[in-house]
This record gives sequence, structure tokens and C-alpha cells, in this order.
Amino acid sequence: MTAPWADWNHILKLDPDKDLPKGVTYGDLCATGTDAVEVGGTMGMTEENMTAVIEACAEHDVPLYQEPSNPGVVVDNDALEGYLIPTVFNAGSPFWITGAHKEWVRIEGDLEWDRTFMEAYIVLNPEADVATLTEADCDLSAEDVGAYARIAEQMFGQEIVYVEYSGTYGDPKIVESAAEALEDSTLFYGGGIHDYDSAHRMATHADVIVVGNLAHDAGVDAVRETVEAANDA
Ligand code: 1GP
Repeated sequence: MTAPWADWNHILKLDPDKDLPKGVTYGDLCATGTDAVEVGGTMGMTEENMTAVIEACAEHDVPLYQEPSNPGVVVDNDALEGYLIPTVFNAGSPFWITGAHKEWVRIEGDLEWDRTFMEAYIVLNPEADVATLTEADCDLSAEDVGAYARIAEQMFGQEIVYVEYSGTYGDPKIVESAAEALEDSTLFYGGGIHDYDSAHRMATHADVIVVGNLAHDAGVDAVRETVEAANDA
């Protein structure tokens, strides 16, 4: 079976800790043409605010995934296609590589493995909450990032590699290096995408671009532009 993300170009990532612009609904955002909605964030996550966003998106016709930042906020909801679980390859603390995952399974026992998928993150914006939290080593060259991408796929069997610049626009050369390192795995890129051109540039390298803040800061038309760019690239 082909993985669903093999056909995606664009993901909208909605942060339950952030508001939507005035007059914008979750329904409007789900109808932008994005291929999937991922509900998740780093700070301020609770089961309650996760559930509220999942329920608001559930009635709209778009594949819905939760990206839990820790085991305490995992939501059991039939509207979810599944869970996209981050592991941070360049984390300074092993908790964010395998430790949180071990705790989740220790507490829960068996998970729904056929709905549980991994994302191998390479975190590159040192100012981002995710970098601080995971103590990520963001001082990486294009070769380093390419090597991380290669080991993620070839040694660790990761189907998704995620170059993450959350909050800032990344270096396209770094994204290109990750793209060149991968054979079959899908490359996600996220960070600072804010219009057609910024989306198009990254989408020429990444298989899937992830748009987050724009939905909360600018709204529907801006997001729709990035969807168009992702599909054109
Ligand atoms: C965050 O990669 C996503 O996890 C998107 O980043 O919020 O900067 O668009 P932005």
C-alpha cells in the first residue's frame, strides 16, 4: 500500500495554542485545498485544546492527523486518520529521540500501530521552541543535514524526513541537500512559508511543504496561495 503522504504536496499545521485571524474558521482553512491537516504544536499543548481543534476540523473533508508533542496530549478520536509522531534526530536529549516514545508505550501498552507513523525531524532554527525544548544542535552544514536524512532513511527506516525551520524561512540549499540524500522517503519542509514564492521555492526541493503560522497570522487567501505554489512546483 502506498503511504498517504506520497501523494501530498501541502500540509496545513494548526497549533491549538494559537488563535485564528478574525472571521476565519477551521472549516475555511480545511477548504484551502491542502492535502492534510496536522494538529500540533510545541508549547501550551493540552488534551483539551488538541481535542477542540480536532473536533472543529473533523466535520470537514480533509485527512486529519494529530502530531502530539508529548504522550500526555494524545487524543483518541475516530476522526483522526492517524498520528504523526516526531522524533528529533539532532536532539541533544535522547528523551526527544526515543525516550518520550518509550514512556508513551510504557504507559499505554500496545498502540494502534497501523495508525502510528513517524516523522524524522531535523530541527534547524535555534530560536524555535522546538529547538530549545529538544536541545537540538542546529549548527549543521548542508552535508550534515544530508547525512542525517540519509541515515534516517537507510539506517533507521524512516519514511518521512522533516526539515524543520519552524518560525523562520530556511536555507533552500540545506533542503536541497536533504532531498538529494533521500531515495524513497518523503521529504517534508516547514518554516516561514508566507506567500506563493516562498512556498514554491521550497516545494521545488521538498516533496511536501508544511505551513503553520501563516494560517494563524494571515488567514485563508494566503494559505491558498501556498497550496497553489506547492501544486505548481
Ligand atoms: C512548524 O514546520 C511547521 O512545525 C511550520 O512552520 O509555523 O513557520 O510555518 P511555520
